[in-house]
Amino acid sequence: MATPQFSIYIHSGPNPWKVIIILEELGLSYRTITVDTKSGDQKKAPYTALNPNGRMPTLVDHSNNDFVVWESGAIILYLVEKYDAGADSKLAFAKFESNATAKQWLMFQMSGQGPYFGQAAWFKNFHAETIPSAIERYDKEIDRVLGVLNDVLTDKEYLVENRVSYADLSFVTWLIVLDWPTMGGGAWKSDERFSAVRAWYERLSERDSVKAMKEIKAAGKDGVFGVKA
Ligand SMILES: N[C@@H](CCC(=O)N[C@@H](CS)C(=O)NCC(=O)O)C(=O)O
Repeated sequence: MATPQFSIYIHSGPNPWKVIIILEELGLSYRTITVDTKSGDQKKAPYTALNPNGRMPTLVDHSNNDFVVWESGAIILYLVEKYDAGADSKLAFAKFESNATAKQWLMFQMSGQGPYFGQAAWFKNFHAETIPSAIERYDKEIDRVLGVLNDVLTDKEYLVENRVSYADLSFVTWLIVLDWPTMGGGAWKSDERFSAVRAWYERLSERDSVKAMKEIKAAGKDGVFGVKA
């Protein structure tokens, strides 16, 4: 079998799976490598030589001298700027300003959606004590982030130039986290305040890339994907 172009170090949390969606969209070949967090392998060598932050995902590009990049947003930008550039870009844009707006939304995902949804998940599922004020704070932030998206999506189908981009796709895996019973069991989808977000999420969920990501995650084992026969 041909060697995949990338290795991606993953974990069951939502951030690595954002990158899998982008790899699938671009038809790139990759090997998944699950890092054993129960043994704490993400916090020690050899993994920390790749990613000193000790978290996942980390991408290694074997076709570019094993270039390493970590932080899911930076990985997404690396992939689209290096392998999806130019006038016929699938997930980015020819126009400079459109790319600036796409980056703005990716930064909002990385600094707004990811951390706030993540802290809500932490305080509801993993924190040693129950701290209602912390839970309330992050629940309100989830509603606020959904509200920002809803306002913008009320009169259009996608965030930038009204066609799908990496900016839209970067939000999907953290929206899936809201399906967890402790995270509301998907109740946001029947909340009228967020109806435009729901329609957008359903549109994105219909994409082959998102379906493939869910299948690979559900299979629960590492593999090589996207290698052409
Ligand atoms: N901002 C980082 C966050 C990475 C992150 O928190 N990853 C989680 C999985 S979703 C992780 O590695 N958790 C294990 C740990 O923190 O030890 C990114 O988007 O890549």
